[in-house]
Amino acid sequence: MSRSDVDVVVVGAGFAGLYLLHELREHGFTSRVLETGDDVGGTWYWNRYPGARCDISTTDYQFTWDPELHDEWTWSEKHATQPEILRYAQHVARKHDLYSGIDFETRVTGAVWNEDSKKWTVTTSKGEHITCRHYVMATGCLSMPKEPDIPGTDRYQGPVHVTGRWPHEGVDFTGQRVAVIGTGSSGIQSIPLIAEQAAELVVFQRTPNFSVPALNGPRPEDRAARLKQDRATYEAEARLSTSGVPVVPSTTPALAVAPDTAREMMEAAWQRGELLALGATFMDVGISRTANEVVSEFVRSKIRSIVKDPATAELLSPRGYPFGTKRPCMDTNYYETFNLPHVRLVDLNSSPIRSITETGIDFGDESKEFDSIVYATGFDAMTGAIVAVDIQGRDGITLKEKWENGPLTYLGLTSVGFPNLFMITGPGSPSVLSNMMVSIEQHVDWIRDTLIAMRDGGFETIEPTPLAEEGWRAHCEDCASITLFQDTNSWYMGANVPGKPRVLFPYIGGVGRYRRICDEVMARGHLGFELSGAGGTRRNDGVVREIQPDVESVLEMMATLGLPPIEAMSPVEARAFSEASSAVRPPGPAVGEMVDGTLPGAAGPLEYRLYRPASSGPHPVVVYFHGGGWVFGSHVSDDPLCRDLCAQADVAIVSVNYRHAPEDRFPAAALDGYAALRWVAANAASLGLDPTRIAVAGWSAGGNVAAVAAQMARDNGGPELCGQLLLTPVTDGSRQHQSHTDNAEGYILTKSLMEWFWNHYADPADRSNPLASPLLATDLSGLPPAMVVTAQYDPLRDEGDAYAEAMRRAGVLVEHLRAKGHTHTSITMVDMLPSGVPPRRAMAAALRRFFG
Ligand code: N01
Repeated sequence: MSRSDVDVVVVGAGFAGLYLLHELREHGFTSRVLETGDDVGGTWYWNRYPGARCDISTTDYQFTWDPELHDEWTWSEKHATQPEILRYAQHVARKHDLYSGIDFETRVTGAVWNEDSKKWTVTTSKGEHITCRHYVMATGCLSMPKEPDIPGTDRYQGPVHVTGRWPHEGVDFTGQRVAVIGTGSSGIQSIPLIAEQAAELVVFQRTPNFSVPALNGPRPEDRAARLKQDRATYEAEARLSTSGVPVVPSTTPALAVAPDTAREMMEAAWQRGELLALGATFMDVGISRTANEVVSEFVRSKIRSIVKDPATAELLSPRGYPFGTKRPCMDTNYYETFNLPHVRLVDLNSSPIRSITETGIDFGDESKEFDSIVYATGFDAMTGAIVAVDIQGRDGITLKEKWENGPLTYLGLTSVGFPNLFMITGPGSPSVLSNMMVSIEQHVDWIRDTLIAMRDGGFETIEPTPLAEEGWRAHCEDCASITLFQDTNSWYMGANVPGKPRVLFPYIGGVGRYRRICDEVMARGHLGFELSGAGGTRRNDGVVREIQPDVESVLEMMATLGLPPIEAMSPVEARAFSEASSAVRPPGPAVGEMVDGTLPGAAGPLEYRLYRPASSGPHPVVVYFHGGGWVFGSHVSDDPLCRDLCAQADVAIVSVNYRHAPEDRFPAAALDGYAALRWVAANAASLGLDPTRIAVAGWSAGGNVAAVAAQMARDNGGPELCGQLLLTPVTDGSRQHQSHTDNAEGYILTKSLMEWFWNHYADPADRSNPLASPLLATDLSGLPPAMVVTAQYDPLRDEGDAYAEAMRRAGVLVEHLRAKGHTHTSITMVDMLPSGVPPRRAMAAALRRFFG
């Protein structure tokens, strides 16, 4: 083999580079692995500071691809030390003869794509030019120490140590006055050990971190036993878990348990000494500020119980950002260290560093001399090591230029304009939010399988399409936006490096979901990629995930319940089922008052519920019609949604229980809707409401009733309406629209359930009546302003879209919100699905606009 022309160049000989090298060899690809250091190990080669350990348990932080390793390697502790992990990497490299495939002390300085040869040319610090078909960055996420951004760093004459570049021979701090700057994982692990040697230690803290005790010792028995008993199942669970460690997800909201019980649960998690245990105590720690505060305050109480000086304890207590949104740390005696007489904590917020000096540090109103300074100030994470190499893709654009406003990738693995470039655990993949071993193996497997598929298919190049990349960016953002991460200044958000774009760099949708997505891309013939070779080009354009991640989770959860289809039930059974489901949902926000009453319908009294805002009235009023396919539901069945609209829009809602089918078929619901509207208009003043400002609203079949009521009001002399809010409405009984096929199954409201509803409600001959199908009205002009909300994964999507369009064409002022990634029901799931908040906020804003 020519060493200067290979199939694949891999940068980095950490765990990713090692496994990839093994797989490439196994499958007959020639390769070169280029590594800056003089040994394997990557992050565990560089990070040799005192106390450096992995804070994922050794049951989980190890390779799974070589089953023999499990028997021939015994970890000595629960959390392995850096030297032990490095020895493990060396052992694997020796065992599989990987050293022979690695060029050490060889830094890659540049890589240029050549469009003619369809190859990369990689240049090294040794002046070599290597051509390769594929180029893989296995450079790690936390490998590029951040440039010091503290004034005067170059003035100091004494020894300076950076945690991420620690001397191999170690450092002896005995008898020294030592400064440590930074209290992230590296600082928190090293500070207790530096304190054991130093005569005086000053810790400079800018932001206190949440840290949980490692309680190191033997491997956790329960995990070790499960692993031993059934390794395959254990590893499969890890691969499909949220973080790459098999933790059973909590189903308990933090506020659903009494404070004492919550504390007991958190105490048990604390005592596990596992990084992920505390955050996993409750299901909503990552998405709800109030839930998160329960855990945050628990940690603060622990700090207060450990640190004797209350002022120091308070300074060490994180406030102002949620637990977990900065990487939590694991420590051994970190907080205890601040009880030692020779250890001092300096809060940089009240005493900022003015300058590092020749002999020490000027901070606040002090000047202090130090014998050594330790920088534990972190990394240019996720992208630093990738863009440090001058990578020029097609048209001479560098990755650094392309990523100026934030990294753009497809799956965190590839990027448009950079054919045949792969990143292992790149930005846009779970990476640092996961057990890296699981994520590394998954990426290597995916890249290997892709290279094999390309070879088998006669393809030379692979590149994602702009549509796929943009779709992935949007999906990553959808996932991020339902969490609490985006408001915190963390390195996850690029906030630790001045000038870095502010985005959530890792993918936060979870390891399991991510794996399924990558598998799906592969199974669908590399969806979102263009592959080309001598035999031609295959462009398989598309977006792999548009559904909102929380909506998808609900669908997955429901699929596991094995519920019978509603259309297999009788109407009575369906009503009981619907009521039982409603009984277990969150109630929705508080409103000023809820009053139940009856009003005269078209053929007898109808129940209603009036929701009144807490503010003083008289309020405008929305006559609301519930969902339930005209068959089930009631004036209280959409309670959370009605409360939400009432509270957010500051309007009164009168929710009406119109008559239901099949007992009362078409046009009973329509006639009741209009009768209720007239009654509310006539009685608004006596209800303390504003009779001059009335609108209608409804969801699903209720959206149908609302739309029909608006048409009847137009045609029958009033009342005059300020607006109509139609949420995923039924507008056309023909059910011929494409979305009935596209979304026929799998999104709760199915095509066959819709058929069941129509069969109960209206005879086929009646379905073209505009009172059943408002879309079929010959004239839609003169209707009040409308907001129509349709959902992407709803069988009713296209008929809702069509109604919005038809009204607009008829001159009606229409606001049309196409809710991306939502289903027929998801927007109504108040306090359950964070992704429903923006559309509901838009609906409330529309109501406010209706009423001026
Ligand atoms: O870096 P960090 P790290 N002036 O960025 C402070 C992984 N890891 O090396 O928070 C003053 O977390 C900075 O303050 P602030 C793990 O994923 C894993 O400790 O930006 N202070 C912060 O306190 C971890 O999260 C393991 O306000 C400055 C600290 O320096 C990641 O690596 C072990 C400053 C940096 O903390 C990075 O951890 C170690 C300035 N100019 C690391 N600039 C294990 O698995 C920064 N700081 C065990």
